[in-house]
Amino acid sequence: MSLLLADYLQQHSQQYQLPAGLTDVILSISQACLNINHEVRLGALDNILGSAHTGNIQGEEQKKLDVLANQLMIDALSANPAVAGLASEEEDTFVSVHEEGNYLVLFDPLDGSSNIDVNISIGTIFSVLPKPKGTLTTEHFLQNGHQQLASGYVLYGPQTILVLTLKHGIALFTLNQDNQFQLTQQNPAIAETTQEFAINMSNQRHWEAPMQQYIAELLAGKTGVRGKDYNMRWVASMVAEVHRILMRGGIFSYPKDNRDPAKPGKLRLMYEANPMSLLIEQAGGAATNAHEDILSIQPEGLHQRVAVILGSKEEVFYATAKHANN
Ligand code: AHM
Ligand code: MG
Repeated sequence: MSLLLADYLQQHSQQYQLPAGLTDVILSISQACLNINHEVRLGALDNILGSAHTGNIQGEEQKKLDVLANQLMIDALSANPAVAGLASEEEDTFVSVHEEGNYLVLFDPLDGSSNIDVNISIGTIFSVLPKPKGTLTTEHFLQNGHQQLASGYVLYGPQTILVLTLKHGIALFTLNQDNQFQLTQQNPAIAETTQEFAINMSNQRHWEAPMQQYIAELLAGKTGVRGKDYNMRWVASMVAEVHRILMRGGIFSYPKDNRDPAKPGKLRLMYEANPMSLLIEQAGGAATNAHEDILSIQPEGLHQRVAVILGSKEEVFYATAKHANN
C-alpha cells in the first residue's frame, strides 16, 4: 500500500479510461490542499487564526483561513489549463479560468469555519464537473450531482487525509512524512444499519414535524419504537462527520428549518451536499434532502442551500420516509 496519489491516479485512469486531464485537475486540487494544510498546521504561528472582518455573499463572516484557503485553491486551479472555470462558497460568482479547459471545479475551501480557532478538525470539499461547450455561464455549473466526474475532501484532523472518488469506488490517502498523499485504504463500505446520529440539537424547535418525530424516536432508545439505544455526535465540521460515517457508519443531518424561508437548510448543494453525497453513494450509503436523492436535484443557483440527510442506508431511508406526506 505504498502507492502515492500521482501513481494511483495514473493506474486508475488507465484502468477506467478516464477522460484526459481529469487526473491533473485532482493533482492541482491536492496541491492546493497541501498548501492549506501547511497553514492549518502553523495556526497562530503564521497569524492565520481569527476573523478576516469581511463577509461572503451569503452574509457569513469570513475567517482569515477561509479567505486564504480560497485564494490557494484559486491559484492552484488557475495554473491548470484543463480548468475552464471554478465556483467557490467564498466567491460571489463563478470565476472563468481557461477558455480551452474541459472541467469545472466547485469547492468549499475551508469547511467547518467555526472550528478553525479552536483547533478542531476542518476540511476542504471539492467537486469536478464536465464543462459544456460555449462561453462559460452560471448555467454551465448548474448540473445535477450525477454529472460529477469526481469529488472528495481533505480532512485536516489528527492526520491529514484525502478521500477521493472518480466514480469507481473510493480511495483514502494519508499525508506521509514526505508531505505526499499515500494510499492507505480503498472502498470503505458504510454499514447499512447504525446506532449513531449527528444533528445540531440546538435547532430542534425550528425543524419540521417529521424531523422532530424522527429524532424523538432515536432519543427514546430501547424503550421507543426503534427498540435500540442511539449515540450522538456533532463536530460541526461536515468533513469530519462524513469521515466518521465512512469509517463506522451513522446518519448525519442538517435538516430544513423554519428560521429563514429563503434557506431550506444550511448546507450548500454545489460545494457540500453534492460532492459528499457522491462519496456516500460510492461507499454504499444514501443521501437525500428528505424527499429525493441529493444527486438528482436540478440546481437552480450556485449558492443554493439544501436540507441534507446522509449516511447508513436503512437509517436514511427511514428518516426520509417519515417526510413522505410532508
Ligand atoms: P461552513 O462551510 O461555513 O463552515 O458551514 C458548514 C458547516 C458544516 O461543516 C457543519 O455541518 C455545519 O456548518 C455546522 O453548523 P452549526 O454551526 O450550525 O452547527
Ligand atoms: Mg462548508
